[in-house]
Amino acid sequence: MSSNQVLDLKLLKKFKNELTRFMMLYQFGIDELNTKIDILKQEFQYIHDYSPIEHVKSRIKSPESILKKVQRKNIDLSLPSIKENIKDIAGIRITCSFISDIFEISRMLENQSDIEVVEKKDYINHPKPNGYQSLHLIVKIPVFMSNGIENVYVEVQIRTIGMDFWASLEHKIYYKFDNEVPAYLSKELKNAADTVAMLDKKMEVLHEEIRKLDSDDDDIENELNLLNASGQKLNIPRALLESLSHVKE
Ligand code: 0O2
Repeated sequence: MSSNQVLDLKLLKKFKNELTRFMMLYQFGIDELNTKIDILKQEFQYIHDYSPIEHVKSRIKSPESILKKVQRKNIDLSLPSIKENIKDIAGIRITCSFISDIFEISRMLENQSDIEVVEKKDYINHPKPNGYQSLHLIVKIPVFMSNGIENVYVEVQIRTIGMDFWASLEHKIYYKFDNEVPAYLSKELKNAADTVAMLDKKMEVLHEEIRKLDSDDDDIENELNLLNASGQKLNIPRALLESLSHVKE
């Protein structure tokens, strides 16, 4: 091997290390946000007695997809430029039960002082022409590294189970037809999206009705004696509750 080739390999290894560190930052961004989402999920569960979050999935864009996007968007091929211009390298998808949960979770994330929402796209109140519905946030989150703080962008998509079901099927069809989906299928997909929107609205109304029934005095009386902390059920002495409520008054 010539000395030039050795030098090239050393240089490539240096770039590979830089790229690995760059990609790790996004994984750390996802890890931090996942912890926040998990805390919100548990807190919500105790307050409202149901889980608003059905699933959370995350992914890092592959270097190959990043490169394609760099070329498509005509972005400078350097890590600082990619960091600033491609804001969906880290992605988290939250699937909720009801539409109101989507906005509640979004509001709770927006209110956290170390999260900056830099972009918000509401494809629920304003669906895409093909019927796509989802709430997209691009958030900036600080990652604490050994040599300082790095802010990374994470794309958060929040949608209902129905919207998610639709989007994954539409995505498959889109790929299968290599972006040239036949008109009759696009029309059927749009109809399916309208059905999903209608079902989500009906489920929301039913959910509201059930919530009203749940707030019956008898239920409240029964629930007063138990406290649920991190999956552990603890008894609360009635006297303690009564004293605390007097202190508050
Ligand atoms: P992947 O593999 O899911 O990451 P930009 O991200 O800036 O290039 P745009 O259109 O401004 O483009 O972003 P937008 O509208 O916020 O959409 C970004 C992501 O939302 C997409 O990422 C998809 O995941 C999802 N999405 C948007 N529109 C549709 C749609 O019509 N159908 C489906 N199934 N998903 C959609 P990527 O990068 O395309 O893919």
